[in-house]
Amino acid sequence: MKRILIMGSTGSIGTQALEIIRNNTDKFTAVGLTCRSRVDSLIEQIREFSPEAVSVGNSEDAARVQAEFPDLEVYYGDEGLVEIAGMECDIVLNSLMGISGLAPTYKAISCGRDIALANKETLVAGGALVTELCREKGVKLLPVDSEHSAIFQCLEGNGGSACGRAYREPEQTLNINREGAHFNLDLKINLKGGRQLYRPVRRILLTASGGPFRGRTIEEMRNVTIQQALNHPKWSMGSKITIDSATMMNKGLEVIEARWLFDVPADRIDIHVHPESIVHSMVEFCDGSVIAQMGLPDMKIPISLALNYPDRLDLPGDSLDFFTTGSALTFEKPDRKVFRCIDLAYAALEQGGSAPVVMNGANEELVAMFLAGKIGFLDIPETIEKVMDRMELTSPKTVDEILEIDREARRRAAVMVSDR
Ligand code: MN3
Repeated sequence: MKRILIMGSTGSIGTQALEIIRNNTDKFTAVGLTCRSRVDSLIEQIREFSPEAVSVGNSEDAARVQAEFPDLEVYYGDEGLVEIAGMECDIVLNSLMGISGLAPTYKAISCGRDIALANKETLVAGGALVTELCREKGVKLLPVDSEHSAIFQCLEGNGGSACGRAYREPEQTLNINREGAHFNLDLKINLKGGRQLYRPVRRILLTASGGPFRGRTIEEMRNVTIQQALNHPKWSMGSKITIDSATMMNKGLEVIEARWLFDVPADRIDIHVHPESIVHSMVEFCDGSVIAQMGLPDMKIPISLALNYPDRLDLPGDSLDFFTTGSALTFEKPDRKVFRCIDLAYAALEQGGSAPVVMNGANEELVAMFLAGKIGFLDIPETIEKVMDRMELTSPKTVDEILEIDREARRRAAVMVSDR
């Protein structure tokens, strides 16, 4: 029985994870749940799943939940998320929204919990810190993002490890027979340049649906409405990630996410726009062989794989029919001039240090302002670029330093759009 803490249990990923748990009560139990504002949904979930602990957005909601469930451990606020992240469990599903996922993930990893990661901002802002701690604690970081789950599946048995890393450390084991005795010598070979390691992977082909504005010109996007931007052609998701898909910042964030999950340099990650969303990503190996992971667009596949790793789960649903769907699988290059966010993300990755933190913080602030009707759609990429240009590049070493840079980037983005 796997004990699962679901952070963000009332969101799109969280509710689908609970559906999987509901249908597999012999395998999983939800021991912790968290929400930010949908307390009514959370209360229903508590009634059904009887968790040991929950965390909510604020103290009033916490009091309300505690009154109804006197034996339940109830936390609240940002501190509550970090506290509940340390609870006794086997795996933490992080489906929180934005940078709020970073500190709880860091806490869960430091407690040795495996992570099913649906919160890409954690790796965008804290990739170096988080992956280093995973290695130190021997924690598995299992991707829930559909593309990264696809890459992970392509890599399994092909040089990838449980952590999904595509590149191996330069290790060689030599068996030396000396005077009848066997000695195992682990030789660590540090090659010139430090990173010339064994590389089974030539390229990662990261697929993208292209979002609702694929094929448009910049001018055609200037006056798009919130409703148009929220109308994603293939995936039903939360509003922040749906706007990120419309600007294609989502794909930029995913390039950075892939860089950290699989330890692959950015110049080996190629975005392929694939509007049918059947191929969820591919890996090209050093011998030219390409392995793709395919399936109907259904987030329950990556969620269940992460929760039930290393085994697959029996999921009811339609099979992919290649006689109808397979005849129209198309791929095109993304229009980087129109979707500026892609280049901004590659630039942030190249600059390193605080650059991805700044980009991510400015983006979160601007997406929230767009959703509130305060700015136009193209203000998002245009302002992110300005904030990135004007903020000094630093090298944050702790979660607190990252969160401080995030706050400053948000503040500058908000000031910049109100000063126009
Ligand atoms: Mn994705």
